[in-house]
Amino acid sequence: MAGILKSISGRGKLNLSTKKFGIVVAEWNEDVTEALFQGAYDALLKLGVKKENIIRKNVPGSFELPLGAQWMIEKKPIAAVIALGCVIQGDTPHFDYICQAVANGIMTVNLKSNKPVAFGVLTTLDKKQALERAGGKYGNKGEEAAVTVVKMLET
Ligand code: DLZ
Repeated sequence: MAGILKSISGRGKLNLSTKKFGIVVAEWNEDVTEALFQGAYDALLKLGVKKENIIRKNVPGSFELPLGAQWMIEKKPIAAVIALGCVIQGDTPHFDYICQAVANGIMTVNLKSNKPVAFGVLTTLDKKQALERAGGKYGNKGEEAAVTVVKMLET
């Protein structure tokens, strides 16, 4: 077990084999968000979560992630959700509105549902920076988001 996963392995406080996890994935910048999904999914399996207890839901863009997470929590007995997206800066202030709305929206779902919802959303200047954080030289933020929700369940 390497990297961030090591920081959590062997703690043994939680039996993750009975817990259900939701992963909400934004379809914008799909090559990046699929890599984030793979990172999160593989991390959960390595930490002892069962395949059948990982439930995936796609949403069109990052802006829709908070509602997608809320729907998952309302409809299924889920312990925690990992929200994955990638917002890349364009020529207009649209980027800032989306990033702010998603961050606030995900925080609201955390507090209202009283369940961990990880902010696994890359907010980058270009695609290169995003790929570097989706399994490239800066690791995989999907994996980090998975570790974050497990740590939160342990607290
Ligand atoms: C519209 C839009 C733009 C321009 N860029 C992105 C992006 O880089 N990443 C992303 O996840 N979503 C983007 N979207 C879509 C919005 O998140 C949202 O789906 C639409 O504004 C419709 O609500």
